[in-house]
Amino acid sequence: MTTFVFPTTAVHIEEPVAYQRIAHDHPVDEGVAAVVRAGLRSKPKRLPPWLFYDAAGSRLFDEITERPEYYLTRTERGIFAAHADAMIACATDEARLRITELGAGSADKTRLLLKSAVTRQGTVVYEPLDVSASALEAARKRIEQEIGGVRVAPQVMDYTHGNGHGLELMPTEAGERRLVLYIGSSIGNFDPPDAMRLLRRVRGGLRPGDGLLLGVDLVKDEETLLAAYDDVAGVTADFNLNLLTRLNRELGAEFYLDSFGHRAVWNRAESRIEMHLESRIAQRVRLKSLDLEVDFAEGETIHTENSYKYRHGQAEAMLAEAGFAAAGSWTDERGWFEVCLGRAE
Ligand code: AVI
Repeated sequence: MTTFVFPTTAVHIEEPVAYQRIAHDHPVDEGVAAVVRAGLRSKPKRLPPWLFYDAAGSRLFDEITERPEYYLTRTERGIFAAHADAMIACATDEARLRITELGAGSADKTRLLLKSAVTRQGTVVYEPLDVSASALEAARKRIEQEIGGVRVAPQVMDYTHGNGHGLELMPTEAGERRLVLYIGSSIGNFDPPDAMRLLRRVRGGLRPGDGLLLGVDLVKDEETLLAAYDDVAGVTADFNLNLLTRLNRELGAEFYLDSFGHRAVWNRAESRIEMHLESRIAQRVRLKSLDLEVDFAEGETIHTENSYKYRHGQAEAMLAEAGFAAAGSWTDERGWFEVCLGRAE
């Protein structure tokens, strides 16, 4: 097999030239540089899914959630629409609830829970935690405008990376209980040991009696699962490929997007959907800012994401292992998605 070195100046002039300029104008983010260097040198090649979420990737993810094939968001929203009051009631007795969300607000799903809390107790403090200050500010404006009685107290934090300690949250007041939301199947993007580490970290930041509401996607037929990660309109493909656009822009990389394709795979043994970027040809790609050249064989992939799918009872078992007693569980009519409430013991 001959190696095809993509001719950066001959065929695809405009993009690489623009990327070069931008790459020189902006300092390289060391965190991005380090994971990309390590991931593209490893065998098999892999990149972490957090790289998806630049501004364009975040917009594409929002679009994914509207695709007919991506049942997750709609299904979870339906569960909240039917059971938000019961969830809120189950999360507390007489105490007032303070609601903390990992991530900058899951729009209308979070809104349903906040409304239930306001109905129950008149007002509620809502604390979204996110690495992005701008995402938090947008969430604050949106929520405060839309729902009376909610005071938003955002906290900039990377809750995914810990130092072995519990989450460092604002202290609750006397007579208050905290309910942490980790919804949207976000836990599914962590491999099982990392998922457990994260749940323990959340538990470490809570007091006995506080709660964690966890949304997980459940195993279902392969066709439905695959379609959700390979929609006909190609939005998920664009989302996956946008990662290469990001590397072109931020690291002066010279990925030619047409030479890669989106692949979604159901890995039954690991109970996860995998997303890959597959090289359509044998090629060598330069990443100028990393002073790195990476060879791809035809058909070789970069593994970009895992999305774990759970069986009934599995989320509760994970919660129990992290120190939460099962306090409630809600699902949809088809049994496609599950929201579990764990109470810190
Ligand atoms: C954010 N996360 C829960 C999504 C998922 O379903 O795993 C990310 C995603 N990847 C492709 N489509 C959506």
